[in-house]
Amino acid sequence: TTRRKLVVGNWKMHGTHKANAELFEGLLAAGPSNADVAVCVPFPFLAEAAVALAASDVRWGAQDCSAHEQGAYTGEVSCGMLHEFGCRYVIVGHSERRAYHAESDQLVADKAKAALAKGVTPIVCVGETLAQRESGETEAVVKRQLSAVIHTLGHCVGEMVVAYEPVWAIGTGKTASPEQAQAVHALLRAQLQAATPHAAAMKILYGGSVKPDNAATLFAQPDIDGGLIGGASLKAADFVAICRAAP
Ligand code: G2H
Repeated sequence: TTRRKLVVGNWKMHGTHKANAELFEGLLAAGPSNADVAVCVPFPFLAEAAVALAASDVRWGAQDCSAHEQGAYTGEVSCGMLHEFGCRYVIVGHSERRAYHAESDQLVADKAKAALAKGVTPIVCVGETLAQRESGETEAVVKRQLSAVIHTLGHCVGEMVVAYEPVWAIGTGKTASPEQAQAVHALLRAQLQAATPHAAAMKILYGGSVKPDNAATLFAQPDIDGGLIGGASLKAADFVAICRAAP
């Protein structure tokens, strides 16, 4: 199976109208790459992303969503709203959400399900902390995180995107080696294979300090199907270079 690479920018809590306009312009000027490309922006910028990117191949999405359809949930944003703003993707279960907002495996799974119900593709993040890696728990941790999603999505499992983001590599400048990342991606693929006939076609992205100079070797690994890019997605030249690293 050849899986087309997917490169997704995660702007996190960055952006201004001015900076966004420059970034969008840089992406649009870059022309096509071999990867599918998307940017996940803060909620208030979805409308301008939709306007700026509508005529291009670049997709857009959000960084979180509610698990609820609608109702008295002050401050939350539903997947139906994301769909209305043209979101193709929503990141769920990023380690920053798990850590700072106490998101459980089950809540993350419920958010993924809510997204699929509205036709928005969830990018479900999993990953171990440094302490967990050092005590040999990496496999158990990512299995537990993925298994909640597999059970909750049922026959829709094949429609999600998975992102492996080792917490110790996020924004730290420490990237997992291509071999370390590939080893975990292969475990995740095997777990998906046991759950769905579509596992071979599913995308598993790597995230954590992906840069123009390490993207190509990461993307060359057999089970790494692209990247979730934080810091380096805020500079058009860097993000474009990462997209171009897709074979
Ligand atoms: C991991 C990644 C994007 P960065 O969080 O989700 O961020 O590339 O800055 O490590």
